[in-house]
Amino acid sequence: MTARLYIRPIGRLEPSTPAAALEVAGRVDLLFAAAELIERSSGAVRRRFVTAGELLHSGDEAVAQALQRLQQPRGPIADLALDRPCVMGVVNVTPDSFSDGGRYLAPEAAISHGVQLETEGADILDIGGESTRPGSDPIDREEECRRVLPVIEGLAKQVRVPLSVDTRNAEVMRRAAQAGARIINDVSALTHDPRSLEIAAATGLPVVLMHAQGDPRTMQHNPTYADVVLDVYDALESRVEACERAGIPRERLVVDPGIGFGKTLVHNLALLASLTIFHGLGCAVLLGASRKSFIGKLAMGTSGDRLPGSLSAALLGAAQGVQILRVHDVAATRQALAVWQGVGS
Ligand code: 9MG
Repeated sequence: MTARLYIRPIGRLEPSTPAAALEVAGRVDLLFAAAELIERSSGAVRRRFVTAGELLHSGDEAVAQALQRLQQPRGPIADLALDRPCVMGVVNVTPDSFSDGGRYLAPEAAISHGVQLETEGADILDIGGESTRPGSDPIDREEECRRVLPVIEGLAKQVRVPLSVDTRNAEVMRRAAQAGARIINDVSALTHDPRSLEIAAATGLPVVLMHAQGDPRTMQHNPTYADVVLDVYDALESRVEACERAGIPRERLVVDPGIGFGKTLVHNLALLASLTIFHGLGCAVLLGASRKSFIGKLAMGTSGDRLPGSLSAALLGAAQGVQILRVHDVAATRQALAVWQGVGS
């Protein structure tokens, strides 16, 4: 069996540092001084640290190919340039989502929430009608359509930013695309519904492929990995390849490690610390950490709505080149990013 190769950029440099630097995803503001070079073969993992210069001039064909994917610029998604972190605002149209369940179940309330998030600076609005929090049961497709379609139709008329539909169901994807959705966000990476690959390809829309181990009802029972970062990477790569075979090109895909979906606290932290590795898949990267339970577990004894922890996670993502941050608190995230970007530029 041939060894699999992974490159995890580390040691972020300031822009225009006069040293050999690893540029990630075509971003001149995203330079790294070194990388962890990881090889995995039949369960054995070999890790070594190399400087950017050593990596760029290694003379190894496999390394050169991996670097090509890591470094090439990402094209726009739904006309959105990915040369800075974009903010995807969450519009839940569910009675039971973990953080704002029931508040926006009426279409008018969800639409005005979406309009408000655009005013606060959202670049994308993500509309979902099925709760995917741990322990939740799937809902009927017609009910899901009843929840999300009027909201997508209403928002498509009222906002300029692209809408994404958060669904695992092919029929919902198809009808949402007709109603005006311009991105598909599937927490099952197009595996839940046997028709998803075909329908998503037929819509021609970009797709967010999120990693989950198991389904929402049971995923937190005993999540297990040999190496969480490499296993999630491999699983996403195999979904990217399945999409390519089905006619969805890599340029139209966004990958997401799926924080909290079939992961323990230790798994979530390992992923958050290693986000740069996912640029090696040659796609834009999305991070959804907003208000998730790992924040409450880390900050036990603190009170509040997990906003400070969510902002901290968003900045961790931005510093690792994540192109899309999925958040509930758009205005606060925008402010945090403005400070971060102000210092970095
Ligand atoms: C719908 N949804 C809830 N959490 C999510 C996450 O982390 N990523 C994506 N893509 N979607 C999510």
